Amino acid sequence: MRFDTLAVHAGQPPDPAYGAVMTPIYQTSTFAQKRVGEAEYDYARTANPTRTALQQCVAALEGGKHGLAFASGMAAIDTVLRLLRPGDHILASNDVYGGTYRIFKRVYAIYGIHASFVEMGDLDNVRAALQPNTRLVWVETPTNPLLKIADIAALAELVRSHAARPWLVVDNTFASPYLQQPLLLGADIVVHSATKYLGGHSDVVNGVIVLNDDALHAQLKFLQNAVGAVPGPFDCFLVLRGIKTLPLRMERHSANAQRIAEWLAAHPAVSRVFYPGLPDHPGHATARRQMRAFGGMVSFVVKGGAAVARQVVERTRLFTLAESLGGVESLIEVPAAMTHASVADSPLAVDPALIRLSVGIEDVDDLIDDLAQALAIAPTA
Ligand code: P1T
Repeated sequence: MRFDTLAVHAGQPPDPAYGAVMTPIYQTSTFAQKRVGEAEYDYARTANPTRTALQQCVAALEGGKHGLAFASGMAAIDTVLRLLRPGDHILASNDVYGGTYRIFKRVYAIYGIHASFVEMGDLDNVRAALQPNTRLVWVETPTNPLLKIADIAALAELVRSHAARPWLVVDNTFASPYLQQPLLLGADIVVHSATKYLGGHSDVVNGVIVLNDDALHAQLKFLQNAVGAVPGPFDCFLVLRGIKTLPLRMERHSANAQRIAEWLAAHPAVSRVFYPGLPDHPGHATARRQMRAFGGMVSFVVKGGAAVARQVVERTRLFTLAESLGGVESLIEVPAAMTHASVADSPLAVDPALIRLSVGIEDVDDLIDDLAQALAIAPTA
């Protein structure tokens, strides 16, 4: 089946009990066993039918074999990191979500698992930065918040030919599987903050891992149950419901963001715009090859610095000043002070004059009007 059909149906046949068309919310912690140990489901941390539906659905959308759902994107990321041992090395994109940087540096470093950061758009750089003990190559593309692009197929080839044979992990949160399917390009593991585009309505926190390898899946499934950062059935239901419209939403997010990026690029108060759909973006050609469209995230730098950026984000009326992204409603934020506060004073520190937009599915002319009035106070030189 094709993507748009999978988004509506994958993992969700009518419920076997009563034929419910929408997957029921199995709000139960435990399941009756016919005889000792004889039951399809036994305990809801281990498995729950609503969660199974979500896991199968996202796996199908990513063109992968196995899906595992978690209580948040960070819980999904944490579970992948638990595959590592003291002494292992992570090579990560030099622009990542602040929480990803924080879990590397402030949670796993204590256990002797160290991360270094590299420009993933430059393959020679990546090759030179790989170490004999590199277990994970951790890639965001597009990255959060600078929308840098990495060539997934080229990175997959690189890790496969390297003696250490690290796993290539792609955080596909910004693209969503509608725009980009990293496993089909050779990645080993995909992670998502399903809080974002998969859920799509800013009403749930959730995370997903997708992969093909059976043995690795068994390890991650063991960790999912052993550690227990699982999502509740209602949260899984909300993500499933959101996913049904993922293709429609991503088309609109992308079209709106393209218009806004072009408008910002011509605005006299804006010094730089980061959007892979702009022809002068350094990753534009790669993005065009590996993505169906360029997504709903746009970042830009205002002339006048941090104080002006803060004023602008507090002046919008339609764009809500908030962290997170990927919902139907437009959001605006200053990463340096908000989502990326944890990279302050590090080599990954973000320009305090950078503003990040999560462009929603509203009428784009209303969004542009709102940005225009907010930017009216910004200096043009
Ligand atoms: O928030 P959570 O569902 O735990 O997901 C963490 C996460 C993982 N990966 C990426 C690329 C992310 O952007 C996030 C969360 N990001 C935000 C909350 C944000 O506003 O950028």
